[in-house]
Amino acid sequence: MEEVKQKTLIVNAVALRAYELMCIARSMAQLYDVNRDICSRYVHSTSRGHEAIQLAAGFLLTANDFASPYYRDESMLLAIGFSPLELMLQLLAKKDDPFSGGRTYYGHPSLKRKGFPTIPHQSSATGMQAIPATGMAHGLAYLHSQGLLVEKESIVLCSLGDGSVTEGEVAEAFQMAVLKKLPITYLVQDNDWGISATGREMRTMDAYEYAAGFKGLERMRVDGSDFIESYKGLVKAFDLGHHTSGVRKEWYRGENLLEQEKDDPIVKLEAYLLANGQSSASLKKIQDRSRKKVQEDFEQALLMPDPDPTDFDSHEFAFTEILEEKGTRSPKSGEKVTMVDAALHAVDEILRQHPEAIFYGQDVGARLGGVFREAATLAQKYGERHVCGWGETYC
Ligand SMILES: Cc1ncc(C[n+]2csc(CCOP(=O)(O)OP(=O)(O)O)c2C)c(N)n1
Ligand SMILES: [Mg+2]
Repeated sequence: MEEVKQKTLIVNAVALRAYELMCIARSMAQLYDVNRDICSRYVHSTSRGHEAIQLAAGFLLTANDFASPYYRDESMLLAIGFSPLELMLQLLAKKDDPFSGGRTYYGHPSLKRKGFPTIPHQSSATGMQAIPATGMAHGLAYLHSQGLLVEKESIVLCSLGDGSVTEGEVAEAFQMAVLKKLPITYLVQDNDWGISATGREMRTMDAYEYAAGFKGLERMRVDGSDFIESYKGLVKAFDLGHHTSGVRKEWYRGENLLEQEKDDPIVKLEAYLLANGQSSASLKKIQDRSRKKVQEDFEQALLMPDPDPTDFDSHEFAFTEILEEKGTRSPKSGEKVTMVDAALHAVDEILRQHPEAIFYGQDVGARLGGVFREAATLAQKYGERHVCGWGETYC
């Protein structure tokens, strides 16, 4: 009994935090609209309608995890721990934008910050995050298999819209995730729209039905406008992902969320909180506090400096100490070999000297060793776990 009470308290505390962030996200959307002269200079989308599922996902991501959020995931970023100010610095392309110093498009997060999940840079082409995100999961699985990673609990979250799931890239990613049994969760936020095309115009089936075609992909549907439902569902999904490598999840959210007010995530969460001991006055306080915070952060963001034009190329290339070719191109004792053999010998040397290395790529396989025999004998020598790719062999 005590345990149930304890659990309810935790859920309520999380729900209250979610309510506050929902109010913040809504205030941000309203403020951007009122200030559209300034804000619409930079293309942006808000997370209106998607707040519940995004907040649930953001709360559950840990510093050990990896995430590929897409442009709509503003509420997920709030839940991860970004302030409205930081997100506004990105919207306004300011110098202190935490993702890229004001150099990239809004809603393209990238992050390497202590205590936060790792976020690689995102592409502007929708759905393109699916392959790199799946690659991260592949990397994690490989490092674990080699005993090179101590944190056992990492997962990758790849967030997508329903329109983007119709793209070929996403099919490739799903295929590799099931083939290699990777620790990844695909969160598909289905609002039944692309930009101007409806679900009916884009596809014959939704993402949940589509996912059934990928053998071994574990699917789950949840009403993404209901915070409690979303949170419980994601706890289950993340838990599976953390503890059994080889479980993938497909996420799906309810349809046409904003068509009826009853499906507005804020209205739903409000009803839940009122039924669970909160008063209208306390919720009103949260709303007012959120609105004030967002307004103050916006005023502050407007005053912040723009990026310095003189350092626009500072981060184009990583620094390298190797600026000149060294060594002898034709050593006296050297034997002349074809280019493909030279490459094969180089990879052989790397795999011999670095047991943790992997030779990976399209059509790299054990049986034939590639179309030019560029991987010949390597899988036999070092094992298929170290020499593998897609299209031929399982590792
Ligand atoms: C490859 C590609 N095609 C088209 C676009 C233009 N575009 C940007 S967002 C978008 C809609 C995507 O819809 P969905 O994946 O359902 O995401 P939603 O915004 O509905 O959450 C499109 C077509 C793009 N960015 N990249
Ligand atoms: Mg959509």
